[in-house]
Amino acid sequence: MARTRRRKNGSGPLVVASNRLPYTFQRTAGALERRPSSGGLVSALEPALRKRGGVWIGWPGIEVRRNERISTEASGYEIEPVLLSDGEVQRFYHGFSNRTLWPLCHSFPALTQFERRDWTEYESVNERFAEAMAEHAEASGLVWVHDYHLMLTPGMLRAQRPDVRIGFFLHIPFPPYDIFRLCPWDRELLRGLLAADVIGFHVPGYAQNFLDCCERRLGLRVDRDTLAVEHGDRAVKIGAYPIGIEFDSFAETANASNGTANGDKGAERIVLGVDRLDYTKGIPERIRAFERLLELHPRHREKVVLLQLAVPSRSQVAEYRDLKREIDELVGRINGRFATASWSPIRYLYRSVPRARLCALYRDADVALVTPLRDGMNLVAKEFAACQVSDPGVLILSRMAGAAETMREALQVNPFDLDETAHVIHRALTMDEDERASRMASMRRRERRDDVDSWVQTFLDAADEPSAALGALSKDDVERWLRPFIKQYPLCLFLDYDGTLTPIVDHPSKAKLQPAMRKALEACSRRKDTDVSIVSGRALGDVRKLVGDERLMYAGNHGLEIEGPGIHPFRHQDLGHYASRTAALAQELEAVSSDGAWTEAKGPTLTFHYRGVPQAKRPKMIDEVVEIMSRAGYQARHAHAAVEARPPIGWDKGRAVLHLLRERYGPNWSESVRVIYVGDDLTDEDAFRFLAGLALTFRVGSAEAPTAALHRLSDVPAVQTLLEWIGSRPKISA
Ligand code: ADQ
Repeated sequence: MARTRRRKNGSGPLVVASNRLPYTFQRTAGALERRPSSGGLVSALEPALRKRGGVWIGWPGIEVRRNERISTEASGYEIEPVLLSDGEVQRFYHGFSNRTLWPLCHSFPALTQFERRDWTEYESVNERFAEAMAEHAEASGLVWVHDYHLMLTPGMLRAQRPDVRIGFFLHIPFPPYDIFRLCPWDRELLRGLLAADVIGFHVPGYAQNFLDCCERRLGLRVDRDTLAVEHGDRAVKIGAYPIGIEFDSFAETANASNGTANGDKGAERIVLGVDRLDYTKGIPERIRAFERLLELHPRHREKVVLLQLAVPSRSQVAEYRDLKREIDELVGRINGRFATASWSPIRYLYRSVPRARLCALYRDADVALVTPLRDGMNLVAKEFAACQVSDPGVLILSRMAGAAETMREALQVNPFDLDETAHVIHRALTMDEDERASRMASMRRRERRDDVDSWVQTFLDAADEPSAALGALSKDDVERWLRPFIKQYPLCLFLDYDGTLTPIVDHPSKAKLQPAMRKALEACSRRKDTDVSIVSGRALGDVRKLVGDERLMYAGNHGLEIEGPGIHPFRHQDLGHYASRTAALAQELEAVSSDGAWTEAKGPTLTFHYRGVPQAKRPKMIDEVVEIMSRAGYQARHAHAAVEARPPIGWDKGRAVLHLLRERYGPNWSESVRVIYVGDDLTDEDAFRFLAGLALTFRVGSAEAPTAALHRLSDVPAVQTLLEWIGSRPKISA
């Protein structure tokens, strides 16, 4: 089949989605006024959009009234606003984004709030963004989703537009597994992200944290060398793509700005801090470290000033208001303690500063103190380096910032260690010019090369490359999962049939065991230390005939009937009652069995198959079938292109497995045998839930579906590999 060549995204227009647009709207004197947004994401992405054109989808930052229109003009690209109500902003933005994900991802669990109503709003706003993206995405084109506000949109977009390619970039840290799992909805967030084709982080450490979470929370297979996650029949590419800045533009502006920015350079030496006012940026710690400098190295008194700029940020969140108060008090106290008639140690500006002035401040500062407690990357460090166009200053950089991974020539500090930071500030202030120039030149070379254009290009190239591939499941993979679990114990293996041992086919009668799978199964059933049971929704006689191995145990009709060597045959007591009623139900279902739908009566249960029915006709048909089954007193359960009528007697595959285990090994079965269950169907979820903590469980295929199983197997061949390892594993030594 000829494949249509996808258009390269590397140079074309972009469809970008982020919470904030590059402009924030404010209502002044009744009219909407537009201002450039602040923050690292906008600084990084706006130049790329300007250059390439495209659409930027985002929230305008204000509730827009019915009679108001917001200006969507931008130089070279379009703006598509996603309008949010005040209530949505409260719960989605201030709530789940900034009170849950922001502190969680920055490893501040004590500041993290988990509110179900915030989560629900986060889901629905993400859905709104996904709809806007679905509308604007070109066929087979790329949509680039940004940051923690939109972690569910890749999944929602994929559901609406399976044809588009989705890239996701996280601008903040991805925290370690032990932190991320605190979130009650961590698995939903991971699944939402994994619908993307490529997921980018700033540094390799965050990518590894993400892989840990996928492996340990979703049971997915990951490749730590090539950085990929197996997600059903897809492999998702994970990568570290450190963001850069518009280096040349910063350098040029620094060159062009006349005079000294602070007006009195020469009289005082400047230690500069530039941040959004955020508790992750470590501003109080930095101010205290500066106080420590004045205590430990009094020679800097009356000669050095800490100039701290802070852009107001998220003042609706209580922690940010508290932080502002704390900084005000600290600055007041320290200035009170050290100030003389002609000198105050700390100059603190709580506002945004225009680009030209900011560049002049960077250029003229002697030291930049960039000491976040935790930061995804930190652009200020890079902007400072770009602006060192004359007498080079010294960059002091927190080890907790992503930027520290590449900007190794900076003087690195632990921002929690005030004494260390104070000594390093002293070292920076007394560093000779040769050392300053060498350190700065090497940083500037790298930052010029790895600028924001190069970041955009690298990410888009990665999104353009063929999808990641993990290769088939190997016996080594299986051994890693199974050996520590089985240890020296005998094994009892439970296997579903359709979709697990045989691929799903258009008619159940065609689902035959392939010779290689039969061989793998026999290698297991032949072993004295391994019992094998088939647990199927089919009638017992049917599945027993299909497998045809008398050494096995069989549970048919979702476990309503059980037989096999070494156990008493079991038939659920209500079986007869329901078996006598399915014929009438089948007859009733005839009335809706059009377009190739058909009914399979299986004694006490019945399956309505609609695999051949066109998609458009399915929803109405399924509704009718569910209603007929419920009216007849059955439980309607959804299965693969089928609805099953089950007796409502609280018996399912989970209970059947437990019955079989007790029957075969006695009530203390867990002391003598290890249990593995493999299935692909919704009805197997009953067993996964039931066996939680009691067995090792595997869900086959269908990555999009949530599962209670501990691990996933991508397809039927992976099940075969699992059985081959079990069948050939070393025997228990006597
Ligand atoms: P932020 O948390 O917003 O970004 P950062 O990378 O430091 O943090 O960027 C801040 C931006 O705001 C810089 O461009 C800076 O110049 C500007 N700025 C700060 N104070 C200012 C002031 N007083 N006046 C004018 N401008 C000011 C998030 C992540 C970061 C990541 C970026 C980009 O938290 O870790 O580096 O996204 O991915």
